[in-house]
Amino acid sequence: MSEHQGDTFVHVIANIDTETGKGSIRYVLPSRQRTSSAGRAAANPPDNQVRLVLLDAAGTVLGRVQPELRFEACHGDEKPTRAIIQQDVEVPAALSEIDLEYRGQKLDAFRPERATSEAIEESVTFGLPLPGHPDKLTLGTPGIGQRAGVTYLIQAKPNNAAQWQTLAVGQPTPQFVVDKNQFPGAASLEVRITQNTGFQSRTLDQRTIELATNRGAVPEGLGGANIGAAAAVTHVRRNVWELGGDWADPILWYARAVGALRTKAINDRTSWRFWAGMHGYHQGLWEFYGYKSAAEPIPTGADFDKFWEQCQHGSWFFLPWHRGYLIGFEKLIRSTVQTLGGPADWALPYWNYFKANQNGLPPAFGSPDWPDGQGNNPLFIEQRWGPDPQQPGNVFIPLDAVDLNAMTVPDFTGVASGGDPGFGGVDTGFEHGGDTHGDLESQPHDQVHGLVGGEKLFPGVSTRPLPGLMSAPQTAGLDPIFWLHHANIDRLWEAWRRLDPANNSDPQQARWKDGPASLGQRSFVVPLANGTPWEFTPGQMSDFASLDYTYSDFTPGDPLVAGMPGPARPGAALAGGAAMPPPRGPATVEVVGASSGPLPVTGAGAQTSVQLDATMRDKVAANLASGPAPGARAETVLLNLENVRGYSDATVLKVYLESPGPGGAPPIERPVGSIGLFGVTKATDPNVGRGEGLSYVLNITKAYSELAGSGNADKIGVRLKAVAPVHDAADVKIGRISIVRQGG
Ligand SMILES: [Cu+2]
Repeated sequence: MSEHQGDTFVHVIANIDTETGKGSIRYVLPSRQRTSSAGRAAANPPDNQVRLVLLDAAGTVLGRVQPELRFEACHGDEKPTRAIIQQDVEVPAALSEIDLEYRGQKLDAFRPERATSEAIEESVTFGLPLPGHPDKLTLGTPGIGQRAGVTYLIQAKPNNAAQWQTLAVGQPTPQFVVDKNQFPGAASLEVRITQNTGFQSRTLDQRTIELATNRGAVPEGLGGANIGAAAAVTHVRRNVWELGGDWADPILWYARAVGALRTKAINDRTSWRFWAGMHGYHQGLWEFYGYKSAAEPIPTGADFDKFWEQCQHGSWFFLPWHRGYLIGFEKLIRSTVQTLGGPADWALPYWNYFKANQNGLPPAFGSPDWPDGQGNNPLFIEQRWGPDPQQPGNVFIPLDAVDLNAMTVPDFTGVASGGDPGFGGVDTGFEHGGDTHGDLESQPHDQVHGLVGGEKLFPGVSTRPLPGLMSAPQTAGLDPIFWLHHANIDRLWEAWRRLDPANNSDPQQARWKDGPASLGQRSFVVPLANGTPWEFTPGQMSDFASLDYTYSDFTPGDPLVAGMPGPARPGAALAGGAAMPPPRGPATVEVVGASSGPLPVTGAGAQTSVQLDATMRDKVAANLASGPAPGARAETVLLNLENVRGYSDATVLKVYLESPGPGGAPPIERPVGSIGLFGVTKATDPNVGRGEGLSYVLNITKAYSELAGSGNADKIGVRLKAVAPVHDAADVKIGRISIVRQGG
């Protein structure tokens, strides 16, 4: 079943760094029509000096195209240099080569492969339902090796749409799990796998899949110990801003269920407050804010020890523990919704603050009233003060305080010794409050907690500001928006895996997969809707296709909002094309310089400088200039903010590197990210935590190389700018600031 299509366009996907002049062509995909969306040209300078050069077999130039560049801008005042190219080119008849050219220099050439092997068709696995999961189909052609000039696409077209959507692209063939629930309103789905040999595409296989017959065929069980056995129906978690209204049905039913669960006793395993206590508990704050009376009993010893104070932070278990916690919570809400007469397919919405115009708190959460004007809306929380103390209750995420840089980190597990802590965190046992957070936990997870919750002074009650519910781990689970924030973090975990499936993978060690229970420590366990315990392991949580839910969209964020090149379609693996596959191997971590003493942070922020060791500085400069040896790790420069102590979990500090301006001019400043102090109070108090505070690691390679990379700077300035003023009484202090290098 092969056919040749008369394609008239090719879609070229490439990347380029206009500073280093490095770039490569990732994919060339044929198409019959233009596929690029309009409106990206705004970020494009009039002449970027980048060209796609079309050549015939004799090397004669047939034409030159100036492609649109989509820069990976992360901050407004930083000039971005890395760009992704997704350009449609009309194909001249004699086309046989496409070159990527910059300032007249040829950076890369693409020549299509002509010959294709007929044996490929036999290895297509197509539409095999996963055992026990009739809503999911595995697609791909395992066993096909990589060949230059050959790319495979998995595409789908629901019967209610006119265009093919690209689900995955790869060399060799991508493996992809199609979730039938990803196509709302469609009765059937065309799915095809095409082989693209340069300017020609060939359909290897194409089938029609009926969607309606399988949907909801198997009722969901609740009692099974294994989530796989209970998970036959896939529930789709959707964007809360795109449900069709401020009080769309899923939000209204969520509010009703929250209201019902709030009335239950704290020590009832299916109550709202029992679930918040599983994350963390603070008697003083719970009672002061009215979530518990002094006389109310908390769970008895056995239930407390088994279920409460379980949240994993500063650990490689952060993501899988919260995933299991969310699964159990979603089941409880769904079951409650059904009891109240609502739909059986309720799923937890997610809040993606990285989408344009969606960084505000969803309106249903910010109104004290139900949609009919009656008060007592359970989604509204008084102790949710937001990022601006001048406007308490105005809740939004300032986009200059958050980013999606974690999505570009290839290693799930990092190191706690000052190097990159990894996308998912550092290797620990059961860890209810580790001092080094993983990259996704550090950003945006921690910031969003503090920016939403904020803090407030209660004179006469406490000399220190008190955190909003979301600002502290011991109260966060009481706020209904917590669960939508964590659904987004959970979505970003799976989005990260899909961005670059060949490289971005979860840990394979048994002590991660089997969890702390396998080390003789506490199990990860939550109650099901009927109150029976459900134990889960990180390994089960890592098997996303076997879970009972999915997301409507795996795009991390809008490119211009979040500074990330997003995939063209939900589930498409294009964005991973922006970076070269990362080299793996042991990394050396060495200190390049450190500040002399602790740095107090008050009011608008703080400033200090880091003296650079001359030998290390020269080594970094040489490594940055030469680039990595083949297969070696690239030189990475990291800023460590060590042993940050204090009593203000809501504080978010934007971090900048500075170098003196020439001839007394104002300093040159480069933003390098931000830190959120979520959990710092507990980490500071040796009676409840370790007393060592929290430590943060920011990748500053680019800013450092601009300010000190030539090797002639003695020191480099570090400036912290607080999103909201830091109160003196909060006693926020950074133990030491150091700059380290990580490389081969
Ligand atoms: Cu959290």
